[in-house]
Amino acid sequence: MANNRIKKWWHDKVAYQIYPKSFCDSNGDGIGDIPGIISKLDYLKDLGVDIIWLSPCYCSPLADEGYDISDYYSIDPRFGTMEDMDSLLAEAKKRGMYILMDLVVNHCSDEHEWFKKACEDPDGKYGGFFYLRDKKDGELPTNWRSYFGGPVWEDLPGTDKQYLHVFHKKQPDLNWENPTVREEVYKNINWWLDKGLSGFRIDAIINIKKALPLRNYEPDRADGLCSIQAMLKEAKGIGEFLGEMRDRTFKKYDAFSVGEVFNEKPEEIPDFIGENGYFSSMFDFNETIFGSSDKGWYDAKPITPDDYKRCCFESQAKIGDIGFLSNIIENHDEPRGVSRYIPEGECCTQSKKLLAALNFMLRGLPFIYQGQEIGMENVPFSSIDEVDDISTLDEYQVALNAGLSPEDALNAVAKYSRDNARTPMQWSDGANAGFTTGTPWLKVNPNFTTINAAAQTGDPDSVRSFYQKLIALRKHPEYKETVVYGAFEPVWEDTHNLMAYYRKGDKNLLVIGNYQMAEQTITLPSSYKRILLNNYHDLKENGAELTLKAYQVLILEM
Ligand code: TEU
Ligand code: CA
Repeated sequence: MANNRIKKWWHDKVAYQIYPKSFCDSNGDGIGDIPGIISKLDYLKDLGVDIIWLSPCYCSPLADEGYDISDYYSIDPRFGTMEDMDSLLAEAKKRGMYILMDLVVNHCSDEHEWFKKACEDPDGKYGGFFYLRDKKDGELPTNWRSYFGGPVWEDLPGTDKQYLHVFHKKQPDLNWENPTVREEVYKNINWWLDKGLSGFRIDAIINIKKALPLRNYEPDRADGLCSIQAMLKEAKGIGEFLGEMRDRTFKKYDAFSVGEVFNEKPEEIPDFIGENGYFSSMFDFNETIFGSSDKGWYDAKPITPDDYKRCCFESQAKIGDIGFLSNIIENHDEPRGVSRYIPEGECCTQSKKLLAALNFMLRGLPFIYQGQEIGMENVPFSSIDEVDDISTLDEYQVALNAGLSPEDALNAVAKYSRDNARTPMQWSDGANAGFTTGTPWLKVNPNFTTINAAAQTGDPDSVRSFYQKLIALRKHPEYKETVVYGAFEPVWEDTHNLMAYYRKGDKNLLVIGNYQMAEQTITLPSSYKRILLNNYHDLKENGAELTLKAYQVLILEM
């Protein structure tokens, strides 16, 4: 079925996301940096990682932790120098690894030159780089609510105008309708690709196309504002921008691009990730958005194992063999997957391995987020003062406004806080989990004494070793073709707390996970040839009947 497609260099790879601020600090200032990343390349190589995506490390006031860029052509001194970046590229290349950076071009920082010049002369060239509107008394140009709370309009300093920001007010939206803006973006992308970068993860890209003329939509909360989604649903024609960007940049370099795409319509999937799609791949967020509420995080509904299965299967069915999704368990915007997708009280080594296998064997490109490979968990918050993330602080306020007590509001937002994924990487059981010799910028999860990379490296039963085996299977010469290109076929779909599917290519693989503490017996439709992976040392069988233990997961060759 799937083997007739044109093969791409990235199809069979495994990707790993680094959040530079929290990965490894080389100079004791409490902030992770590029030399720190270089020092861990061998760790990543040993795990089996090929592609590394770096969250932003460009010059930035860090209002949104680097997703607010003030200079697209330089490295923030807190993260290192351009020489460091060059040596990272060279060191990665030496090891046969590829580096992706984050392309954040829906908006820049209000400290970018362009924005400063727009303030000086709003009617001039750089005014046209942004969405500016004349300020009117008691009335905003539109009633949209920013992703981080409050209206999307802010006074343009020193002028009688206001500017649009769908994210934080320190992240003014760039006007993609302006061809000069697009030229600047392409120039920057090509500059990095010329340097030896292998591609980009593309931030918040769905927001670049606004429905014009800008107008009000039906308010959806007591604040009288409406979600950005109301506008995005009406915005048509993003494909013209994305197709142009592909042709002017990525395509010429055979670069890898993965889009942060939300809410695409099923009929648009081939345009996005089919042959000659706008992007090589896009993330599957079906699981991460499950249970979210228009009211805010406080109203979100937890996800059960059956929901998780349904979300994964839906995405697989939707994509089929049109292209390759990028599958994640978590990223820097999400809580830790093991704390979210494993029911409370059941998070343990076995259940972490089950989640890893079920996700990793889906058709698509597996992305591992730093610390996921050692089973890092959500962090306990004892006070809102411990929170750094602007999104969590906003959602806390939303919860208070909805009438929750401060304690309930904290508990509600803690489950979804982006800080859960941003605590320092747990390298060892030494001071500050071996992340820094100084004071870490964000508190270390106190469980680092038991959950850390040093303890897991070389332990054949650790979560990390299990990830290593999953990666090795994906690369195994005999199984690679099936794991990468094989068709996806669900089985026993209606069985409660069981997630199972076939991957069918030149081999026939069956992945079975008992997604619960209680044992569960299943009957195999045919016999198996061999067990490729098992998170237990044994398997209870009686003819075709298998009795799976708590969170037992198997990959069988049929
Ligand atoms: O996130 C885009 C995005 O859609 C957000 O709504 C995200 O889901 C939300 O912030 C979670 O609270 C990207 C980046 O991944 C994120 O870190 C940035 O804050 C955001 O863009 C703005 O650049
Ligand atoms: Ca540092």
